[in-house]
Amino acid sequence: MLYPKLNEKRELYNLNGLFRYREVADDYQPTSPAEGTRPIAVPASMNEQMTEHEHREYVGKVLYEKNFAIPVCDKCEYRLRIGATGHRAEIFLNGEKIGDNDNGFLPFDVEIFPVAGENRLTVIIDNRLTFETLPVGIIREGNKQDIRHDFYNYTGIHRDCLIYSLPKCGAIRDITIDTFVDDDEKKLHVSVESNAKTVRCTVLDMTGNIVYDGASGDVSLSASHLWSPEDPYLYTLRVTTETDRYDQRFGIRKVEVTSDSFLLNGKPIHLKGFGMHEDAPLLGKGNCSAVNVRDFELLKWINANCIRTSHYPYAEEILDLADEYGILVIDEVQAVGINWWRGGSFAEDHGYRALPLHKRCIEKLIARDKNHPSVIMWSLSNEPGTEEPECRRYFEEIFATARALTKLPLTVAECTAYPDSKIEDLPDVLCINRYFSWYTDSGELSVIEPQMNHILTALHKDFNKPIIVTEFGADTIAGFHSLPAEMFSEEYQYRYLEENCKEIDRHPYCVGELVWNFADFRTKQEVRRPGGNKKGIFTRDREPKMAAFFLKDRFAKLK
Ligand code: BDP
Repeated sequence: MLYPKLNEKRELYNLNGLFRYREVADDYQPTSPAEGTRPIAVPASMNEQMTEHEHREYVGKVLYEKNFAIPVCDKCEYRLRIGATGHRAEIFLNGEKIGDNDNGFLPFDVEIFPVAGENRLTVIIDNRLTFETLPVGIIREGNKQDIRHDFYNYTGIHRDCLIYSLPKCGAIRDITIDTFVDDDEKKLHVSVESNAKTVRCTVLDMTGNIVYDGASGDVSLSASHLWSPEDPYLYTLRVTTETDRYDQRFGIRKVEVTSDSFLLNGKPIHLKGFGMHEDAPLLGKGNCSAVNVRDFELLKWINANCIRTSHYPYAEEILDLADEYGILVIDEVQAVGINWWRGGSFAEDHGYRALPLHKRCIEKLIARDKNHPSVIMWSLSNEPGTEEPECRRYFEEIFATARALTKLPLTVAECTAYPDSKIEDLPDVLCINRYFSWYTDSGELSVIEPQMNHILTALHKDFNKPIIVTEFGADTIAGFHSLPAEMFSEEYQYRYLEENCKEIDRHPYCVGELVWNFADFRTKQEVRRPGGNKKGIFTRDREPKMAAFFLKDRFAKLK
């Protein structure tokens, strides 16, 4: 799945900016231009733009509409690509349905037949979460959305809305670059999906020198330079056909997992960084380059080397920056809240209803992100309720789906399921989310060492796999201080991290620590969430709290 690009063979039109917006009934059909609309910005969530409660919290279908005109050439195929909508969407051109998007965090890409002159694009987005969607949710009486994940259920066109052209003959439709690193040899295998008569592949190094020129298939480079966080060296593969050209960046790196280490290019690496969210004031989940660049600058400033795309696939622009800045990525699919049966029954509750979509999202995620050297592991779910025996088969199918598509390690972020989890043998790396002295033994920092020691020791003994603590954190109101350290103060967050890290350091098979969360983020309104989740090391507007200086020092020393 290639990201649309502008070059001498391809046109690219950006429809971002203002759309016309309104809430619509379930049976609304866009046969004529919508009336009674108001302006709305794209890419952005509609919720942050609204001032009235009933519109901000609206549950149901909303319409985005925009007219456009483009030069239409008859040798070209035109495609519409929307990076993400929140969530399911139906897309219409000039009143005719041209496709559906079945999920909220992966691109929608379809051929369109624009007419010469004005065209009307209508996107009808449904933000309702059910047992067939991901994340899963339930609609209660009175059209109330009930969710079991801790981030705001934003709605809108969240990523770029683009139209691009491909030549009708000889278009490059997909490129897959597999890299193989042995002791003294570095090879690539390049597959190109195209009906062109000739496909030429040229590999350029970072200074523009040609290091390979020839056919696709097995490729040996005349020189090779590995990609790593310290040296994020990127090559460009230029694919050319009679009628098309596409430049795909890639890096060469090797990922391996043993029973007690995570290896990058043959050397053990300790993953240090954060679980994140796509979330910012005014934008909500709207992709914004300024926010993305600030985030990567902060990740470098704090000496982090890894992020998890908790709890859904992030915009492709973010992964491009990760490749460039040398930040490793645990790439997570949007399977969050798969725990509805806790206290109930898997079969009677959502059971296998999300399984087909869950598999499709894994396939699309891997198809989208397979060429990013920064992606080192796929996370197939966050905190599923895996203590229920019946979900064993569900996760066997999920792991089998992913294994068939990738050589990278696989994981699931687990929360409270151990020792009852039925799936700990399936992942390559055990990822655990733990909140000792926060949600349990609140305010008792002294429990962290023994409790963290217990879980790390027991898990490694039982399963003999490396462990990453993918979440640990404490809500902190920026500017609230207390001595001795009390919950919600900057001192407590600082001390909480110190205690957790002390214990992590004692377990060599604990190969990573991802603090929850990089920045404060918006959630639904609830008693324990004053203005959202405040576990950020940075505030929502990306300024450091006191604990940021502890982590900056620690991450600098950790190799
Ligand atoms: C974890 C969830 C995460 C939450 C976090 C918290 O994975 O999404 O935001 O708890 O409560 O269990 O802060």
